[in-house]
Amino acid sequence: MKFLTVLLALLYLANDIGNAAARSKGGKMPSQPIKLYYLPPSPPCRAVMMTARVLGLDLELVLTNIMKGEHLTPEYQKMNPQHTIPTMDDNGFVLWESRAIMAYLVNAYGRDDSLYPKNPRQRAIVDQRLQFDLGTLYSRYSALYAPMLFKGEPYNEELAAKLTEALGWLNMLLDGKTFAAGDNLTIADISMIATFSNLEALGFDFSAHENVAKWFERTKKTLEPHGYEDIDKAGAQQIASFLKKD
Ligand SMILES: N[C@@H](CCC(=O)N[C@@H](CS)C(=O)NCC(=O)O)C(=O)O
Repeated sequence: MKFLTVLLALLYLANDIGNAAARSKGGKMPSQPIKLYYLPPSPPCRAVMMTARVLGLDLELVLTNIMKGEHLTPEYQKMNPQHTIPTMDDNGFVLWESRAIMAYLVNAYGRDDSLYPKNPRQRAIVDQRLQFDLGTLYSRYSALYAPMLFKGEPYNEELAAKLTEALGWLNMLLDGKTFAAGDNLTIADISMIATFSNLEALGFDFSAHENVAKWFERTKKTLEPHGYEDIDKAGAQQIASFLKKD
């Protein structure tokens, strides 16, 4: 009986070691925690934080209050002369621009390439969406809302029309697609959802763009286990509260 108990214990231990090996297989981990200079409401910071959650990476979050000028210190500008958040420091490797950080994290630490495919054509589609987000969608969102949020300026119909035009293009891109670049979630979805969470919190109605509205709900659900509520939605609500104060 005693022999059987010892044998079962040994078998259990061997199985557990096997599981541990399977867990670490392919899942590269940084040698020390990756630092992320951030502020909770910042949309690009939220996108990077959700990407890290999807990858199962723990970040060492360094609160950098740009409202108090904490990004304008000589130390910060030595690290990132452009003094933007998010800025990442992975054991001395410093990078800024959220989309570049997200791509780096997947390339360096992803178990597989599903969030940022290695296949040239698939990657090109993700890159196109990311650049559309950076250069058109988020840029038009900012053109409309940054003056309202930070300068108390009124709603500008012309800028709103430009944003609506970009939403129309995205609606077409999403036709017949589950996610922004095809059948599965990629960093393009994670980057864009931060913009849409802001639009929702700010009360910008995009329900007429049916594909966009459906994609938004689907992407929210997909990111729910990876911080959608506590990172993205909470941050967007904080942004919207700036508007209500003015
Ligand atoms: N395209 C950049 C935008 C970064 C950015 O402008 N971040 C804002 C906060 S949301 C910032 O750092 N503002 C302060 C500054 O530019 O000095 C990215 O995606 O990382």
